[in-house]
Amino acid sequence: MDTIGTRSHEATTEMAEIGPEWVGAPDWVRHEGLKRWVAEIAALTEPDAIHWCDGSPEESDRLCRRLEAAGTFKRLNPEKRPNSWLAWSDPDDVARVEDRTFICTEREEDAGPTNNWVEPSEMRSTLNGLFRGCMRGRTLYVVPFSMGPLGSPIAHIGVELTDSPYVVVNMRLMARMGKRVYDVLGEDGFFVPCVHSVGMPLEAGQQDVPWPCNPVKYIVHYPESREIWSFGSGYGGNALLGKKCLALRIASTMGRDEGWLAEHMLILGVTSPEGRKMHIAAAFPSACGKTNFAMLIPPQSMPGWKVTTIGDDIAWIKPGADGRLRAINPEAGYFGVAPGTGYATNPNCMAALRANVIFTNVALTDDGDVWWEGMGPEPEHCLDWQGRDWTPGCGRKAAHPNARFTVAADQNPVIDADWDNPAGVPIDAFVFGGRRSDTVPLVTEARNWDEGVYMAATMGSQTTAAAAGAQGVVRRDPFAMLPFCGYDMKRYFQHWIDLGRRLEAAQAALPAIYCVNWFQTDDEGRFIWPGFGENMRVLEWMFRRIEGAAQGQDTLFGIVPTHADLNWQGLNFSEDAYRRITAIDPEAWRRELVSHTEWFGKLGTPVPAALLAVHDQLASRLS
Ligand code: TSX
Ligand code: MN
Repeated sequence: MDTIGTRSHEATTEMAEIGPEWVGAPDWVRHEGLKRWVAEIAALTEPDAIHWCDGSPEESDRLCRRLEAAGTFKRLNPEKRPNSWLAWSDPDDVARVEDRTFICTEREEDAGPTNNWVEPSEMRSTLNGLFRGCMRGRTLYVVPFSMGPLGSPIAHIGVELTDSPYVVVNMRLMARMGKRVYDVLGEDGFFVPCVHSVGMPLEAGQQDVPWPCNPVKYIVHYPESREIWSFGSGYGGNALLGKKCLALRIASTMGRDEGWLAEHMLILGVTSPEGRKMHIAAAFPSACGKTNFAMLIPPQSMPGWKVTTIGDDIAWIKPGADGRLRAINPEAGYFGVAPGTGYATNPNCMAALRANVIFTNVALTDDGDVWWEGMGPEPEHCLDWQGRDWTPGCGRKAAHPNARFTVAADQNPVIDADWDNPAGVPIDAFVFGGRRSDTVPLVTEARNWDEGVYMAATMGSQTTAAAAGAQGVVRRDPFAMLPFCGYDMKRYFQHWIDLGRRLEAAQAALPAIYCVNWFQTDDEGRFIWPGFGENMRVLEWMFRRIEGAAQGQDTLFGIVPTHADLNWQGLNFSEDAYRRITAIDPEAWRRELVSHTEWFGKLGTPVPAALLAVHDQLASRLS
């Protein structure tokens, strides 16, 4: 292999003395601090070899073939799915592990009551024990990546050290990864150090397994020193450390300290028939169809309207020189949930998945292609995500419910022309959604910034049959950030309030804020609103509101469009049904406000006064 710096285990103690030269960095790496750090981690983890990733297609091809030889990857039929691979993970390593995710700040209150906290020095000693020798028999890969367009003033650099080639080839699709990152980093640029191990050393001659991992898992963040350490898992957000760990948990803390936002939001462009364009950033909890919304296809009865994707999961948003908020997608790919993504619900995404894809935990069809629930017609037979025979009606799912695809963003047929623009795009509106069978109207415009922040702070989804626990209970997920905020949630609310104040003081045009709910049901439990492409009608109303060209009705909760305020061209939707999904039921809202108070109580010390003030206004309107 083309590895530099191969050595035997016995060299371990010597290495720390030899120092950064030992790691054999190629001449395009000129950052001495980075080389020292790699040497330090290699001394701790004792890999057999170090590989400095250049991010080239040849490197990726080589690693994919090696993963195939190791049994991690199956090559899919090149006629059906060119240059694509399928991985089946260990059945105990299929999702993010929130109960093993830690925010290690010096003071417990800085992590807040919704994060797991361990004192940093205690955690460091635990991790030192786990990482000591954990890469024996494996290669340590040095993975440099930029979150955001290279050199963008909004972007940041990370370097992940990992012993998983699966992580390397995924990171290459999910971030701008490789040699050119070192040009931005230079000799002393700042980067977020990320250390990852699957936690399964291969002791002398030990045979590897297709999906190495460890039952002991730790996903650890030190927000104060901007470090990430991940042990024991090779899956998704546990292992691809640029995504949830860096771009949300660490970046949210950087944003708090530096006056910007790292958000769990898609970003889309909306172009009107007149050719005017706006940009919307939207946050939804899981299972609300975020990727579908980011790739929405307007109905044919709305000619001239166009939706384009800047990002499908994360937005970094900074005030520009003119005071307007500008957003980038820090990622370069989509790591999407496969089940539920299909030709009927998201043809743009299916087009993106035609080639060059890594699939994880979907089913393998008899002709060497992939299948999952909701993709399209069922095959008569396939192998499920654990390699077992599957037939329709066998009583099991063919794909794991959290099965994923990894694909480069530029394969999306409706990618926005500005998706890679280092200056980002100006944000005209924020949208916050949730999955609620009643109470929350189809769409509501906040009357001011604080009211919008209140909507986001109290948003949530009703638990469905799929989720554990009682059914129909509202699970609050403020800003869809509960598992992803690297600091205390109340402080995060205050950060949003403060940003609004700052932009107002600068007389900047504040983005409008909307709350949406596509998921109200009738007495038989059927969805009332058709959703999907028809959501374009709601987007059109927002667009016209921002232009100052549309009306709405002032309600308890905010401004809601009347039936006459929406475009109904080409859609048969009764005025009665519309009234039902936009009505404010005072009794339901009395209960809702009580539930908000209970929720705020769970966050410990008082939430920002500005939010309590909004609550009091809503309560007094009710009585
Ligand atoms: O993604 C969804 N969106 C946003 C699309 C732009 N989904 C799927 C959510 C699960 C991931 C939706 N489901 C949406 C929606 O707007 N709405 C619904 C509810 C719904 C489901 C099925 C139908 C209609 C609404 N089917 C028919 O009307 C035939
Ligand atoms: Mn997400």
